[in-house]
Amino acid sequence: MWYDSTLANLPDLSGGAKTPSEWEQRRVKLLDLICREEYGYPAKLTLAGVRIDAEGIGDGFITQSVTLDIEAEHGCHVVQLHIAVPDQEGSNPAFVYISFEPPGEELIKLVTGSGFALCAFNYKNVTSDDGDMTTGLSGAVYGDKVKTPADRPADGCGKIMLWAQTACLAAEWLSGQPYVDAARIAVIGHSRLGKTALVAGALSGRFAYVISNESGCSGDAITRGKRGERVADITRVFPYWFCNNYALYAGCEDEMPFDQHFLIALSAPRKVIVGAAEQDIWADPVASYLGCVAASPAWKLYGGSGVELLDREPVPGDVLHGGEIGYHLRAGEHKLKIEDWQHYISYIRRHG
Ligand code: GTR
Repeated sequence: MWYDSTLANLPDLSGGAKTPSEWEQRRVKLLDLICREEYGYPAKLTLAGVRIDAEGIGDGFITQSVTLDIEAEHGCHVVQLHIAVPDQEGSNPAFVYISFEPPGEELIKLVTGSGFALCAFNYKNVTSDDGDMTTGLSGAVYGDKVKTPADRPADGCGKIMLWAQTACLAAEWLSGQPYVDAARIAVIGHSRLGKTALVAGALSGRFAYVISNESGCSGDAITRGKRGERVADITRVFPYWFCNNYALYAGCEDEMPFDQHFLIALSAPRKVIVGAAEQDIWADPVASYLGCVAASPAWKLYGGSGVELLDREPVPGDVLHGGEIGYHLRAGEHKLKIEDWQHYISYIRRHG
């Protein structure tokens, strides 16, 4: 097949595991490796309190504004959740949406009108998207001694990890709400926040669906042979997204003891859905598909198949939603569009 040579150069995923229980042991090692070398180890966080601050009524949905008090070693940090729920009795599947901006009316109507709850938080409300480690949740985690990314221990968490851990805490609380079907909670993010969604899926079994929209480099895309952004680019511009160890692989990606299929596979046997865009060469839609292919053996250990296989590179219009890993490639630019949301909603409906 056209992808065989790429797959042949990747670090071995299964490590000889042949059964789900052998994979579970392997999985612990892979999670540890990915934390130590790429995103940093999770911070010690607890949910110290939750308050419902405000409730409202929209066109066919109910809104809630909820505050999470997150306690870390050096302090407490408050994160705001923006929730919209269909205005009807009963529990709904839900999206935890790690977002750049508050969801607009069109998105809220699409999600709630499709019978889903939406729980969004703004990632910058957790911690700033820059090298300042002293404020927000980062400040509460690291205290006074860490001011810049370089001040952290080599495997100390980066900001992707903090955003991901916040998504996990939000899901934990959400799963106890009567309007949420706890067995059908998805996590979704775009680009840097798609990387974050994959890390959240790796950390918490709470997520039945892990949705990575155009996450590319250090997300769903296989690094070896990837076009566009490389480890050297991303660690130069965004060192604070990762732990300091990751930058050691800049320019020598072939020596990494892992690749991004490990991250995707950490969500097995739950569902992973990847979205890609044709013009998004920086992320590399083909490398994202290769990530799905290379992660698929983890699902095979559970009797599944992973992603549907193509005998050619993916092309715009491909929607591969038959397997436990979904993938679509659409025409157009790097963005989380309503069209992408429609794909994710239809995948979840199809797979129940
Ligand atoms: C880019 C970055 C990508 C991607 C993107 C985004 O500048 O190089 O890895 O994460 O930002 O988050 O929009």
